[in-house]
Amino acid sequence: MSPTGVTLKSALLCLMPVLFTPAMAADAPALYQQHCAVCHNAQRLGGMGPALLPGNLKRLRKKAAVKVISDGRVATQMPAFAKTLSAPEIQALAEYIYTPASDNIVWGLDEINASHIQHHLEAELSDEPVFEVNDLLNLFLVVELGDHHVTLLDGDRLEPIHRFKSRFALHGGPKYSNRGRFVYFASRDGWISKYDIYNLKLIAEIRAGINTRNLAVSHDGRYVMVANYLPHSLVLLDAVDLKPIKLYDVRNNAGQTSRISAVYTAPPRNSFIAALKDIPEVWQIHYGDSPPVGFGQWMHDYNPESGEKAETETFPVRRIPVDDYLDDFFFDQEYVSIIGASREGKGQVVDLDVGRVIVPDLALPGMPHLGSGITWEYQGRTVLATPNLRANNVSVIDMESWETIKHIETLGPGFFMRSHENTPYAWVDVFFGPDKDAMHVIDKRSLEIVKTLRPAPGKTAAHIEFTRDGRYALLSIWDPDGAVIVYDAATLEEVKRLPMNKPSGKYNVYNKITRSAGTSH
Ligand code: DHE
Repeated sequence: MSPTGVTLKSALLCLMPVLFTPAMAADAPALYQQHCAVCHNAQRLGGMGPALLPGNLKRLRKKAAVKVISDGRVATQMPAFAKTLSAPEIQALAEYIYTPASDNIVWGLDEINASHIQHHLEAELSDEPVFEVNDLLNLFLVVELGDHHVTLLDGDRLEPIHRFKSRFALHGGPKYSNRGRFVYFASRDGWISKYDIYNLKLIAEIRAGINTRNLAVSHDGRYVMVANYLPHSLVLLDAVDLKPIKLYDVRNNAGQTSRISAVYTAPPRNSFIAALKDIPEVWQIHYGDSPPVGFGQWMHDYNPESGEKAETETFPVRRIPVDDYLDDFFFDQEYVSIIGASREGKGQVVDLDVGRVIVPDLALPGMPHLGSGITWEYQGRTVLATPNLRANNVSVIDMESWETIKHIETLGPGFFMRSHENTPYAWVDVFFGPDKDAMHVIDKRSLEIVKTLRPAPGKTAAHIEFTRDGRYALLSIWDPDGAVIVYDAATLEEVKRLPMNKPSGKYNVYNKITRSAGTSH
């Protein structure tokens, strides 16, 4: 078996005859190439959309797949095909994606190593920026999805400094090194890029997976961890040159493998925390130099074929059982609890000190986008607020009693929520539905919407990021003919517009590296 556990299974499945059904009378492979390949990859390995292979569709029944192809998928870029394709064609496509891939998919350490590109050596580049700004910590990166570029913005002058090409379909927040000179990007098809902001140069790139979820950078700046959907692996990279250090073939004791929902860094724990999508477990991977507390209970390096412990005990894993799969999660500011939810909307709180679920039934019915969760102080207690992808509201939860204090009604489901320590307001978009051009501003003191902005009627207004001091809020107009709009965060008046090509996320260096309570981590 390959280190990723994919090869043998794919090879065996390839030998099995594919059952012929009436729906397959439609030329499913041709339909696939015509309608699906652009987002899901010609070999179904995933790109902008996820991989469409049997191993990746374990949690999606065929009936549900037909519905997704017909109606589209909430909270994703997946369009509805009911008006473009006939019912038998949709059925044929649904059958087709459950057939094994014709190619053997192997993406182990050999393939990862072979993909490595060293563009520049960090040690040969200057530690001084090649541009002039007042405050290097008030820089922003803006991901422009329209033509796969990234813009570097000066957060003081609120003007672009530089624009560079990215890999196809970046997704998730880019992560800065601890002092903000370097940034790491992940693309949906597995490319990890390290960029030197001071020198405006790419340092290195590597393809860590075929279909990647996201990446995390250790708080000491030494390691990068990549979470994959395909293969079912976590890949630890050296943060200096992106060379792989270790590959985790993610599986439970019974040998069942799992996609990774997401990985984040928990600085006080010297650990990466990863949620698994097909196994009800959370993994904590220790990267500190001294052994973690309670080291004896940790799973050491092991041989995936025999299950035996290997000799080395670097980067050990602690496996924490949870009540249900976690599709998304979020930390409290102290990194004691993780608040997770499944796509079905079941919320759980996991205590990382004791290593178990302490609240099994958190009320999060609207499919929260917990990656966007933020916290603030409200009437002497800390609250967590998250938009919901399936409900027209923002949930506000007391983080001591874990009770919902309020559902703030919105004009539609929201994707991203943001605030800053220096502003009384939290901003949340209305990403879906007829009011996708609206942006709500919530007063954190009253939990009421105090203003609804519509900066570009008819165009999606989404994702906010603040300047380092919280004085300005930057909003994306999510359109090829789009813009980043700068608002005065106190008066809520527009200050200026910077034209951009479908800008999605914006990331302020200071807010990210200080892990502001108002932003995603
Ligand atoms: Fe994202 C962040 C998951 C669809 C744009 N999204 C994240 C993160 C996760 C996630 C786990 C946190 C990663 C990190 O920062 O390290 N996203 C998911 C999904 O499960 C979902 C719903 C389905 C999917 O296709 O994977 C999904 N996301 C989308 C989109 O369709 C968006 C709008 C467009 C796109 O780029 O594909 C989108 N996601 C984003 C952005 C962030 C993000 C801009 C970073 C937000 C931030 O401020 O940190």
